[in-house]
Amino acid sequence: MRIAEIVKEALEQTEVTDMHTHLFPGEFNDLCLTGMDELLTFHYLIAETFLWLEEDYDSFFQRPKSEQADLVWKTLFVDRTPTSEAAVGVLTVLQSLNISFDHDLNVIRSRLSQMEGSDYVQAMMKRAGVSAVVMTNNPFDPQERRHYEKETPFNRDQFIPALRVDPLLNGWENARTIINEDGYQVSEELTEHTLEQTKAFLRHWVKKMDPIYVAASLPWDFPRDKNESALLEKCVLPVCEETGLSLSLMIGPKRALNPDLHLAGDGVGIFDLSYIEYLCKTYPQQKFLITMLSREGQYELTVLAQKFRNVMLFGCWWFLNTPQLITEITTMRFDQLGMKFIPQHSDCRVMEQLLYKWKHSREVIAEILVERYQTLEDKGLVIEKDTIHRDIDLMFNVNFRNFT
Ligand code: REL
Ligand code: ZN
Repeated sequence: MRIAEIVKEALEQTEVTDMHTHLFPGEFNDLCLTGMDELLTFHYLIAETFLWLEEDYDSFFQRPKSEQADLVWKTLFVDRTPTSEAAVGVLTVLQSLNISFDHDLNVIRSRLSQMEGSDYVQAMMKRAGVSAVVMTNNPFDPQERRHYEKETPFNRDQFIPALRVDPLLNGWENARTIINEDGYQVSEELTEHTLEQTKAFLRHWVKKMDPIYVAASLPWDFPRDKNESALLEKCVLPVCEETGLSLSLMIGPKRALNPDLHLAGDGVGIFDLSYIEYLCKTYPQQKFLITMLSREGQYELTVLAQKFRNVMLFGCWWFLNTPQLITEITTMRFDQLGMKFIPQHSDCRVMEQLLYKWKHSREVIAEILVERYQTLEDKGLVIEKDTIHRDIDLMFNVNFRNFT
């Protein structure tokens, strides 16, 4: 077998741990998104549809989801040729499910819904080669909280909780209302008592969720004031330390750049990495999983990760999750870090997206790996099949499991 075939086969056979998604188990009912309408109303496609639509934003969002999906379909797939990564992704999903393209969306809808059954979620994960997904669990979200409060049972080996604390860091006014409602007395001012109570709130949720890590996405201009850094350093980090949890930092979004687009309206800014350097240096015992949204600064971030053992870079996040940028960033990481990084996460919101996000990523990463192994063979190193399997398992499972 040639290297290219072995790599392809190993990538196909290795079930991955998808270490950051927005997926939920079927037991979480409405939160578990599946089907054609959810796929088409993924916020990447909504943003793209609006590039052509003249309809005003509000009237679009007031439409029922199926009508929104009809419009996306007509705009991007019928009246035009779908070329963006997100649009091609929908076609990859259909192809993976052996559903042929049809201009009539209803034909596709019914073919897809015929497949949905009780073990649909498992089937999608199996087909995508994903053994487990890490969720995003927000204790400030009423719908999500309910499942933890009533202890909805689910398979924790397959759906791994992660405690998301963005609302705490980026919106104290709203966060403190919920913390208060949960019975912890916090005031507007971050007094010692308030910080203690906030930590107690976090401990409570760590206990309830049993997360694999704590996560926060830090906007491009974080920290905007002393309160934001105090909440991170005096509440979140101490609780991570006590509980031995790593902190995942997803840095760089410019939230609500165009608020009319709702969830689709976030943009990207350039994060000042000196704050991350400071965190890594000041808290050497704390493990940080880090991904950054801007293309700018990826090189500096990679060098930073080479200097600190407490950092694990992961994924090509959101707008960076395209073949061109995955190639660029992953190649750079191999050059600087060897195999000490987590090449990809999917960020899926809809179950079937696993099929395209992982297929596309595997294809790009295969090319990079084949080139690497070939260079090594040219230098006289014999690359065994087992080595390739070991390396792929390391990057797509072991690096994450060991680090957390
Ligand atoms: O976890 C996040 O903050 C982001 O990944 C999301 O906010 C974003 O909307 C997501 O869909 C990107 O892929
Ligand atoms: Zn995400």
